Amino acid sequence: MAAFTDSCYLGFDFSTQQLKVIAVDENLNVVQQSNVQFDSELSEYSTQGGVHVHSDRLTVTSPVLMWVKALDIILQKMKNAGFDFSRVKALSGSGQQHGSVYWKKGARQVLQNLDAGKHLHELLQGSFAVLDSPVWMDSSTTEQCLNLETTVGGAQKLADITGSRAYERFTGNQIAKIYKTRPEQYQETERISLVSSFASSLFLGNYADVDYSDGSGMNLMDIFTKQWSQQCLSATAPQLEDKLGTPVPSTAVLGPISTYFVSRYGFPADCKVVAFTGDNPGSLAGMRLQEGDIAVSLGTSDTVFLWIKDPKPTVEGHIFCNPVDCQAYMALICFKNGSLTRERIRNECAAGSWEVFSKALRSAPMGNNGNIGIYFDAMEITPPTAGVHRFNEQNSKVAGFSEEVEIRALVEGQFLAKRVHAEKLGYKIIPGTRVLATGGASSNKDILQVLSDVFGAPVYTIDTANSACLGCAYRAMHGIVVEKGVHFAEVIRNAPEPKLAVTPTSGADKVFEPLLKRYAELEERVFKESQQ
Ligand code: ADP
Ligand code: XUL
Repeated sequence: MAAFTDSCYLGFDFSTQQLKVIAVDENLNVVQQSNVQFDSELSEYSTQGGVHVHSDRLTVTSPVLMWVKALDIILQKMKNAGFDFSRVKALSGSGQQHGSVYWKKGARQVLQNLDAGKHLHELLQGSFAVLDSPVWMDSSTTEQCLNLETTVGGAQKLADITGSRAYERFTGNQIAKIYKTRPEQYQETERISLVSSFASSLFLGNYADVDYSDGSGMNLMDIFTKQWSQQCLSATAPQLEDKLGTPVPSTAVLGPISTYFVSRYGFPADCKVVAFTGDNPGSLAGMRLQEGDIAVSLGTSDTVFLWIKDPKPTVEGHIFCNPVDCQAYMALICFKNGSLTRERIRNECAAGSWEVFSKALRSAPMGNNGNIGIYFDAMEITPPTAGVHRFNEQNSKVAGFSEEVEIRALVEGQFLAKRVHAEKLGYKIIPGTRVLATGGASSNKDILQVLSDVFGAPVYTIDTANSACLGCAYRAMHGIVVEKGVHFAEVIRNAPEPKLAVTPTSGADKVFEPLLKRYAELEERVFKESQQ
């Protein structure tokens, strides 16, 4: 048997553009990292940014077998790098939230009898009733959203039950669309998983249950009783409960790893699979978020989240069950136009270089001389409207900005939006408030400086931009001791603390206070105009 200190824990993240993994040892040091980029390493699936945008521009899916194949590849990469799988005591992971996977009748049997001589993607070739999984970027289910809200008695009523009003990307509405548009595939479906519980099913060699935290992103679960809401289920599709399993605590140990991984990669037979969760809940765990802090994740989507004790759901933002403490909750706001929009402006205004982009941020003045931009390339979630809108200091619409002004307008606009909407959910600067930044763009100090200036608080980062992976490796470790009543915070007590990256520039509050007000008004105006 491996010595105690040799043990390690794996955290996976099935995110939009890539599959990532991190291994931490017993002392919480990161000992291995790897990733598989979908577009470049699995080019046979022809995705862009990990997804297929359909001709209606609203439907967005990813090939489920691409995710399966990515797992084959990442484990092989780790093996080639000499990673000793026999050290892994437990693993967990996360997935992009809301996406859904439709297992075909008979798939459970296939999962239970995987031949270790073959790749997973060969074995599971015929196991899905729907090959193109709807993902969080999909906004094609407005009809289903209206139906759900009407059936339960309105948007606020639905939020009171499920933590959110109806959102197009939320899984229940996606399931309702599959039921309506592809009834045969729905009938053929034995089990519906989230991306997270689909991934844990692979490791478990059986259907894994949905965890409370990611289950909160479905518009189907009562976040207070932590059970499916019968009202929501019956408004969504028939025989749905049979296809969903039972929600479990996010800290639950689902069982030992499938013998497939023991034989093929050398995992110990008693390696535990801890419930997988959503990527944002996973990040909350990885960032060691405390009350009073605010986390800002700058990935494919940008998200803002807070730890809360006493949730009061409204029709803006979401309340999810907390992934590390079953008594607590988290509030989350998601912005669809995150990294992909920053990349577009980088390509158009900075010759495709982050360095040039950063230089422009440094040279344009804080507050951008009153110029404000709203860049919703794709239909935004918060607020639900699309289009690019530029305003000068008199709030008059202008057709274009210079390259430098455009770059600053984009980044300031994105952070002004985050602060305006976070304040509606209760964000207040109190002494000691920290902004914790993560995601790909958190490696860019000049972007973080704008974040700090707009939020009026110091910004901290953790060593890796992959806080979801790291958080899930920590959650795997917690899974070993959770039954003894040990709290998550105790398990990660010795983990590296987030590091101070930047502090607000002097005078930033005076510049941004009026801009916050103006941004809120302009965004409201853009939204109202789009409704006419
Ligand atoms: P995901 O949501 O897929 O997990 P990540 O958190 O890994 O995404 O973030 C990926 C994004 O990070 C890329 O799309 C890229 O735009 C962005 N990124 C990477 N490096 C930088 C940088 N130096 N400055 C700004 N953005 C960056
Ligand atoms: C959150 C959301 C996205 C996805 C993909 O509600 O839709 O952040 O989790 O990262």
